[in-house]
Amino acid sequence: STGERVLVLIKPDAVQRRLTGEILRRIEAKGYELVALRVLTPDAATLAAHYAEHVTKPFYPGVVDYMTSGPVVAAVVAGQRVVEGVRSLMGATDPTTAAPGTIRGDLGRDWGTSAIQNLVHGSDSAESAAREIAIWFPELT
Ligand code: YYY
Ligand code: MG
Repeated sequence: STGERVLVLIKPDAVQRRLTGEILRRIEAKGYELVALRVLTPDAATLAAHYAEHVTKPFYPGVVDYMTSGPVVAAVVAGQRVVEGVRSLMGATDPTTAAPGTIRGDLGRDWGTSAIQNLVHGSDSAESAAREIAIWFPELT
């Protein structure tokens, strides 16, 4: 693979709604390369490492309930400027107002849950990506 890497999580709501293929399709159709893929139900320790910047925030307990509610699909995706590119494909955090054309904007909505169920995670910088890939795919580092 060439270029930088990003950690993508297809969250439990997306897996349960059978949107895994649709989300991976958009990433592949954009031209990025899938370099690792895994299905697993995260445990609390993995999530606390992944969401280290959020563990003390009031919404975090809801995030744990949401993210441990079922399997996620974890992926490493590669390509030039892939961090920016995947963030652009995902759209804004709040799916109600995420732009149409984005994954969150096209496929997500507010379900009235305490945590925002927004279908997908993508690392927000190259540094975050390296840290997150080490958590979800230790064998790659
Ligand atoms: O990077 P991104 O996922 O778009 O948002 P972050 O600000 O990093 O928050 C991570 C995650 O936490 C978000 O995807 C949903 C959840 N969350 C929430 O449930 N409620 C908030 N007020 C903020 C974030
Ligand atoms: Mg984030």
